[in-house]
Amino acid sequence: MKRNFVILTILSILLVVLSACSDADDIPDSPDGVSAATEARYQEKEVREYEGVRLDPAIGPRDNSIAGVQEVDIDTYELNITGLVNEPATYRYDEVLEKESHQRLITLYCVEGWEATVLWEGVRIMDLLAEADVKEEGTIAIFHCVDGYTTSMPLELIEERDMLIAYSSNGVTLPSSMGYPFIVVAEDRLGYKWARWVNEIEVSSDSEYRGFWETRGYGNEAEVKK
Ligand SMILES: Nc1nc2c(c(=O)[nH]1)N[C@H]1C(S)=C(S)[C@@H](COP(=O)(O)O)O[C@H]1N2
Ligand SMILES: [Mo]
Repeated sequence: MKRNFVILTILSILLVVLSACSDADDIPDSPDGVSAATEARYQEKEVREYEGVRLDPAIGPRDNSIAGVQEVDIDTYELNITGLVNEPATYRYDEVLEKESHQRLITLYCVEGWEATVLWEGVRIMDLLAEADVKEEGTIAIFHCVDGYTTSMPLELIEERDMLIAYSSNGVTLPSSMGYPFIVVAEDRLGYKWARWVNEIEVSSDSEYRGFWETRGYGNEAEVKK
């Protein structure tokens, strides 16, 4: 009797684990290698190929955000440039979109094992910071987000990679789940550096600063090892 109970318990645990792992993957794959689950994530009008490279859907396989997907009201939204700058600035959404735009084909790698190659469009972070006139002591940028999430990167790296904050993915407006209105396109850095729903870029000299996941055991450098 007791043995049966143990076997039953183990079986039910196995079942729960198995169903959690399979997720949407039990839908059969299409012949071109795109699973039906992936197929379902493409939005209408989303570009699916760029210079011969197949683009992944801009909406990821699942949401792991610390407080769920944020719905930002664009009429009250502001992007603030703060901290060690001589000219702190506040931009409305449209004011950011008016700036010189750039396109990048860049892959996001999440520590959870999935990746997404997406065509991003946005403005250079350094352009925004240059306008705010960064003080000499400023060495890092801390990205603050609507959901309370933060992460940081050295200004040197942002400049070297010419990083963008993007407002468009695969030719369509960035979806809420991807950070509308803005996501940091942190090329060659792990997913947790890709701050979404960014509403403040703070210039700081605190090179020891650690953001949300960085204070919970994830490396501050977050370099993608390919
Ligand atoms: N504001 C905010 N940005 C965020 C996060 C978050 O929780 N809040 N999560 C980060 C992580 S860990 C990853 S992998 C990417 C993509 O998140 P997703 O896996 O939930 O799609 O967004 C990053 N940016
Ligand atoms: Mo992540």
